[in-house]
Amino acid sequence: MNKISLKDYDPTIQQAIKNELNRQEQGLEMIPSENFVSLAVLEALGSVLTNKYSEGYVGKRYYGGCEFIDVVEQTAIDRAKQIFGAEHVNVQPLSGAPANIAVYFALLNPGDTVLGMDLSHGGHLTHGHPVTYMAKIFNFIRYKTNAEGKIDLDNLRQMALEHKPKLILVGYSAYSREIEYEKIKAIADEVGAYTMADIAHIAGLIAGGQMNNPVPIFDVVTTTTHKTLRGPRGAMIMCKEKLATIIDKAVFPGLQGGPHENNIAAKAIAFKEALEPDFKEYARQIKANAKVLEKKFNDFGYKLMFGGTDNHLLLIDVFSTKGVTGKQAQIALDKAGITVNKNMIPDDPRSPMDPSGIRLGTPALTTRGMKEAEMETVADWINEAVINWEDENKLAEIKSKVIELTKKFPLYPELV
Ligand code: DSN
Repeated sequence: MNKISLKDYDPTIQQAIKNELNRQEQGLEMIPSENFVSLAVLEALGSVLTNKYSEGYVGKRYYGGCEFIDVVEQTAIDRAKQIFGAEHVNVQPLSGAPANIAVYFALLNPGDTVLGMDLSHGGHLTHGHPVTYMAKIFNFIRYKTNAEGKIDLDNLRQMALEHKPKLILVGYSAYSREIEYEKIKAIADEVGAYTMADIAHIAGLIAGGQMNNPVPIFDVVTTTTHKTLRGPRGAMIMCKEKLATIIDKAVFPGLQGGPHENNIAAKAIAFKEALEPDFKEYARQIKANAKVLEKKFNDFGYKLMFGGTDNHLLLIDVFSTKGVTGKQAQIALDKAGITVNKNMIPDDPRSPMDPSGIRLGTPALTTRGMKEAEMETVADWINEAVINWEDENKLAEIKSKVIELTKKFPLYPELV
C-alpha cells in the first residue's frame, strides 16, 4: 500500500484540492444547489468505510463483516425518518438521478405515462426531458407554470384526466414557489396515479420547518442530501411502508450494486445536524436572505421568474431586462468572485448554453453566517457586475471587495 502523504505522492491532485478550497473560501457561492458540509461530514467521507462492500440491506447482506456498516446505515435511516416523518427510508441511492430512476422502475412499466414539470419551467432533466433515457422508456407529458408563474392546478387536473398518468411528479430545480401537495394528491387520487415529490432543492427547508412537507402526503419522496440539507453528495428515497419492498428492490439489486457506506455515514451525520435546534434558524435565514435578494432585484428592475421566491432561490431574466445573456452574466460574475449558473427561463427563446436567465440562491452564504445586511451588499455587487459585464476593471474591483467580505466569514479555517 502506498503510505506517502497526498502532498508528496500526488501534488497535482493535492494542489487542485487546495486551489478549490481557496476558491470556496474567497468566493461567494450562490449556485442554489450547492452548500458547505461540516468537518464531521468531511471526516466520514474520508473514512475507512470506503473500503467496505455491503450489498443488501441492514441485517441481510451478501457480504460478511457488515456489523458496523449496519449500525451506520440503520442510524442514517432512523434519523431521516425522524426528520421527515417517513414510514420507510432507503439511504443507498448514489445521487438524485439514480434515486429518481429507481422510483420509476419500481412504480412503472415501460410505456406508462408520467406527468412531470417542463425543464425550462423549473423541472429537472430526470423528470422526463427528451434527452434522457427515461424519456425513451416512459411516456413523460410535461406540464408548465402559468402566466403568473404558478402551477395551474386546474390545468394539471385537466391534463391528468386526459392522459391518465400512472405517476404525477412534482419537485423542482429552478422553481421558487411553495407546492400545494394536498391538492396535487387529490388530483392523483382522482385518476389513480402514484404521487412522487423530488424535494432535492428544498429538503433542508422542509427539515427546518420552513416549507410544506410532502412526506406524510405523497407515496414517494426523493431527495439529494447535498443541497439545502447540507450533507454529502448522495440521495435517499422516502416512501409509504406498502411500497418499501418494491422501492428497495429497485435500488438494489435493480439499479445499483454496493452502497457507498462512507457516504451513508456522512448522511447520518448531516441528519443529526439537521435535527439540532440551530438548523431551524439556518433554514429560516436562508429564506429571509432570499427575500432580501428578491426585493433588491425587483428594485433594480430585473424580471423575476415565477413572480419572486418562497424558498432559497431566484430565477432572474437578465436578458429581457438588462440585455445581458445568462452566459455573459455568469462569466462576469465568475470574474467578480460570485458563482451562479446560467439557466433557462420558462419557454426560453434562447439556447440552453446561452439562455436568458441566471439562477442564484442563498444556502451556501447562509451556512457561512451571512445575513440580511450582507445580502444587500451582495445584490448590489451582482447588479453592478451584470450591467458592467464587459468592464474588466469593474469586475476586478468587485472581486477584491468580495474577498474582503469572505475574510469576515471564514469557511474551513482548520483546513486552510
Ligand atoms: N444539478 C442540480 C441543480 O443544480 O439543481 C439538480 O440536480
